[in-house]
Amino acid sequence: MYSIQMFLGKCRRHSCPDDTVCVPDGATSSKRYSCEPSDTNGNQTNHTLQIPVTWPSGMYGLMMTSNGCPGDLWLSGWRRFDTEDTDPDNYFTDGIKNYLKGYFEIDDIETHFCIKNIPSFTSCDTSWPKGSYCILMYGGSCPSGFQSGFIQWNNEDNGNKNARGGTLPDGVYDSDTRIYFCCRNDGLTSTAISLPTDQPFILVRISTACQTVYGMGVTEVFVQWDEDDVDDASDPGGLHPYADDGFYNLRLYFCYYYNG
Ligand SMILES: [Ca+2]
Ligand SMILES: [Ca+2]
Ligand SMILES: [Ca+2]
Ligand SMILES: [Ca+2]
Repeated sequence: MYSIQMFLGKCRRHSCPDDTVCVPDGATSSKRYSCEPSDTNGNQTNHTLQIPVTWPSGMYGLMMTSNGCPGDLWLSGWRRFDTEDTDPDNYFTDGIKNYLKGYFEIDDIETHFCIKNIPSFTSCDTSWPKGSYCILMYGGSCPSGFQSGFIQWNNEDNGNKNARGGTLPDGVYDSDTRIYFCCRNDGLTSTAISLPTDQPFILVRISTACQTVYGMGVTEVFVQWDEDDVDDASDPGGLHPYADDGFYNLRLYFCYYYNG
């Protein structure tokens, strides 16, 4: 008499090569098992079993793409940075508005955010995968596997017109801006991770390259904020995104993922 236990036992005794995982083929299969590609967490990645890939569990935020948020359940918010008014020098990837939602001019910048304010959207949600990337902190702590850090912006000192709206990442939003991030650097960017592929989304770069994501193309873009020219008290802290924090300027790099 065959039982699922026997097939699982077959799997247990079978040693699959590295980067694969043993998958029982079911009670009617003569193969009994196969070795399927897996990610660094040992999760099968070719989706033979049709496990839905959902947004990982926990509360956090993502930069909003020009297409909006990657689903209907996300909250949204925005930050208007009043950047340097005198000889303003904000600078962006050409066509930045095709990637990031917001307002990108030479003397002011506005960015938008998507916030996941409930720990789970579905019963299939799993943990964030190992890798090298940052997301936005929300709810006072990071999902498991991440460390916190922040980026500090010194916004215009004279007649500051910073503004905000909606639900924002954890941070300090007064006449200057501090935004907290959740970052990890525990996997190679070249080792692909699984995230939902049905809509574009953005991760923030922490190392020298964008994290690879299964089934998604990626375009790296940057935004340079012209910080106030009088003083430069704006050092980042903790484990934070890669930043070119130059002389009264701050540049961050965003990884825009798209399907196809
Ligand atoms: Ca300004
Ligand atoms: Ca300032
Ligand atoms: Ca100024
Ligand atoms: Ca400046």
